[in-house]
Amino acid sequence: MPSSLSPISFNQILEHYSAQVDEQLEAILPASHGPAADLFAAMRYSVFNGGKRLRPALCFAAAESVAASDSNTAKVAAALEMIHAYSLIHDDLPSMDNDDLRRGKPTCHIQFGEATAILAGDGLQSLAFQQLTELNNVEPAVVVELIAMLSRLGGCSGMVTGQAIDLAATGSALALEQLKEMHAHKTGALIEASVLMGATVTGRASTEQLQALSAFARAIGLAFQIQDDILDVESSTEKLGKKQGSDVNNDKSTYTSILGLEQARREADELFDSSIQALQGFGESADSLRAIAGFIVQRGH
Ligand code: GRG
Repeated sequence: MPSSLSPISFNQILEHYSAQVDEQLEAILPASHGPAADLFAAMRYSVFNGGKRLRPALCFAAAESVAASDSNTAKVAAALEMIHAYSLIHDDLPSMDNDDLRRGKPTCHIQFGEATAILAGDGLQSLAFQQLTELNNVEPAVVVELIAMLSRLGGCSGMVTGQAIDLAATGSALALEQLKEMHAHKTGALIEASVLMGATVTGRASTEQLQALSAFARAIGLAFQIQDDILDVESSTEKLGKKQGSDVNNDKSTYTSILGLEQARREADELFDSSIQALQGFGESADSLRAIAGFIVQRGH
C-alpha cells in the first residue's frame, strides 16, 4: 500500500490540473445557444457535473513526466474528458445500464430525454476529435498519432469493444481472465490513452518511455476497476447491512465476487507496486503520476 502518499498531495495535483482543463472545456462548450440549445445544455450538464477529472490529470502528469505540459496538453486533456463524458452518457441509457443517477444527479437522459442524451454523447465524441485538429505548433505526424491513439483506445480496439463484451456477458458469470479482458478494454483503454496521449503531444517521448508509460497505465487501469468494485461492495454493505453492490445486483461478475474482498485488495496493491515499478526509469518528473496511482488504489467513496 502506498503509505507515503497522502490524499492531500493528490487533491492538490487534481485541483491544479482541473483548473486548466476546465478552462479549456469552458472555451469548447460555451453556455447553450441557438437552435440546438438543448444539445449544448446536455453536453455542458454532463461535462460540468462533478467528475474527478482523473483522465485529464493523467494526461498532464504524463506530459510532465517526459517534458512539460502546456496549452496543447489542456486540449488533449479536454478531448479525453469529453470522450469519458460521452461514454458515461451512453452507458447510463435505458438500452445499456439504465441508470437514473450519475454523480448523485439525474443522468443526462433523465434530465434532457433519451434522444438528446444520445446526441450529446455523439456531439462530445466528435468535439473530442476536433480538439486534436486544433493543436498549435504540433507536427502533423504527432497529430495523426494522437488521433490514431484516441480512435484505437477509445473505439473498437478499446472502450467500445469493452462495452460490447460487457453487454454480451450480461447474465452469465465471467472467469477472472475474461473479466480482466473486459475491463482492460472498457475502462483501462481510455486510461492508457490518457497517459500515452499526454506524453505524445509533447513530441518528446521516446519509444522506451512510451512503453514504460503503457505498462504503468495498464496496471493502474486494472487497479482502478478493482478499487471501483471494492468501493461498490463497501458502500452497499455500509448502507444496506448485508446487501451487495450494484454490479452484483445486476448479475455481473466483479473482482470481489470472483476473488473475495481481501484477495481483490491484495491484487490492487500488487498492481500499484507494478505501476510504480514501471516508472523506475523516470525521476521526480513522474511524481505526479505516482501520486495519481496512489490515489487510485487508496480512494474512498
Ligand atoms: C458506452 C461506448 C460506451 C462505453 C462505456 C467507461 C464505460 C464504457 C462505462 C462506465 C461504466 C462504469 C461506471 C464503470 C466503472 C468505472 C468507471 C469508468 C467509473 C467512472 O470513472 P470516474 O470514477 O468518473 O473517473 P468521474 O465521475 O470522476 O468522472
